[in-house]
Amino acid sequence: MKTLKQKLFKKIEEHRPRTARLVKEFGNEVIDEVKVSQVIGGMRGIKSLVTDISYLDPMEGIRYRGFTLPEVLKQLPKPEGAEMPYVEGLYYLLLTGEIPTQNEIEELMVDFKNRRIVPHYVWDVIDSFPSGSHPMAILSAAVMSLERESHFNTEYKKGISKMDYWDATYEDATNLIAKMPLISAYIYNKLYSPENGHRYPDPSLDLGANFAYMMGKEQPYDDVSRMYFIIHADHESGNVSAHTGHLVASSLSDVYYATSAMINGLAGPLHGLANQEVLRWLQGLKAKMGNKFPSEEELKKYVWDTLNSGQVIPGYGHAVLRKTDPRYTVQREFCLKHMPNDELFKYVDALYNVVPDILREHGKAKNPWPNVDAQSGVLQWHYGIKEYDFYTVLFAIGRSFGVLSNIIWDRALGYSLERPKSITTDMLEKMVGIDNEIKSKEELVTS
Ligand code: NMX
Ligand code: MLT
Repeated sequence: MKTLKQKLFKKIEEHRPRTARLVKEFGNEVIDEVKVSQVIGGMRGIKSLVTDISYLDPMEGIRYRGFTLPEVLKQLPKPEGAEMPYVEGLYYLLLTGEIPTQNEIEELMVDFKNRRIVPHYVWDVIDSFPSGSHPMAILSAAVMSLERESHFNTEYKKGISKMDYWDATYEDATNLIAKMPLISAYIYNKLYSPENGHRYPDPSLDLGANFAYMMGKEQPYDDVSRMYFIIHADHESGNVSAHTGHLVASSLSDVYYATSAMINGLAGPLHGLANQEVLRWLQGLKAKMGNKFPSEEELKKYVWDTLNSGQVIPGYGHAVLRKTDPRYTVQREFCLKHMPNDELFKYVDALYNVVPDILREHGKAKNPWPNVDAQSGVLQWHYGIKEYDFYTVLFAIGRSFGVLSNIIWDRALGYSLERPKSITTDMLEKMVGIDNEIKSKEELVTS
């Protein structure tokens, strides 16, 4: 057994009694209450999922296994001369909670390289998509087509023990993670850059550098990729993509079904697709301005016009965060170092100075601050990826590390089939004591 899997197994064995004890001894303890506004309002804030992979504090932002993003970026080992750490090291951290050594990373890199061969039929699936298809739809289908490779399904049919579900799931998850960047680069090259990209990986490169190579991009795009995949990897369990992955996998659907579903959830403009929306919105502003950089008044007008036409400001607001997203800040610092004079970056910075006050004055958004998506497209644009429909695919590669780590642990800890209870509007009215009021109004109307 490889070092990572051995360590993971040890961690799983240590953890299982904690979960079992919570259920057995404290199963009836009340830890939260549910309000009507939460039931109707997307279950916002209800504590009803458990994960140890990451935790999102509203004021501090995300921590992976207890580490803030600056700590993760500082402490994970880096390839020689690189600014950003190995993405492979992040997988190790998410799964085990430990920062890997250089040797452990090297072993994992070899393992990933051995797993990344993509079956030919996946290229055929991608090639057969009609023109005008969104890259997220293609990615979802490409991942889905790999389902026939599922190790978990083969083992399940043989009748493996529940205690070993995690092992077969680990094999599937690691196989899929190793292939996702190749599949994604192929989608990009096929749709937008048939002459510049590479179809086959370079065996000498780590995951981030190989992705840059396959996209046909020079340095520092390798660091951009590493940073991008790392900061998008996880955002605790309740966000749409992570939750969808977990939900689908809870029925023991294999990770190909679950990851394809997670990709579909990420493809909504209120979630991961917001990064392409930000670029579209910024391009709209630029087009309006002609060659001139907007004044503060012009920026404010553009923001208000967007709000007054009933649209959201993409890249701003969050369901949990109540401050500037640290993922925004990490990217901003990279931009300040590598592309301080980039025109779009200046637009993003100028908007940061006006949008929060306007959203506060508008009075709806609970969080007026920028999220990860406000900054991420600008970076891609700068390094030549101007086809903004593709940006959410990059988010999906990153998110697969977190979602798949979670699913492995879900299986290890025997988490149940997810099945919350729904009620009807009549029942809800009765619960809050307005059913009689409504009945008498109805009687008045019919009499
Ligand atoms: N611009 C305008 N209105 C907003 C914004 C915004 N950026 N953010 C929230 N609101 C509105 C929201 O539409 C809602 O209006 P209504 O009462 O008419 O339904 C009201 O403010 C209250 O919403 P919140 O409770 O603050 O936010 P919620 O938790 O429901 O939604 C988002 C969170 C992220 C969906 C929301 O802030 C939004 O739509 N942001 C813009 C899209 C975006 O950037 N999404 C990416 C999020 C990060 N990610 O990668 O997933
Ligand atoms: C995410 O990364 O999943 C988004 O910020 C959305 C969320 O956390 O709800």
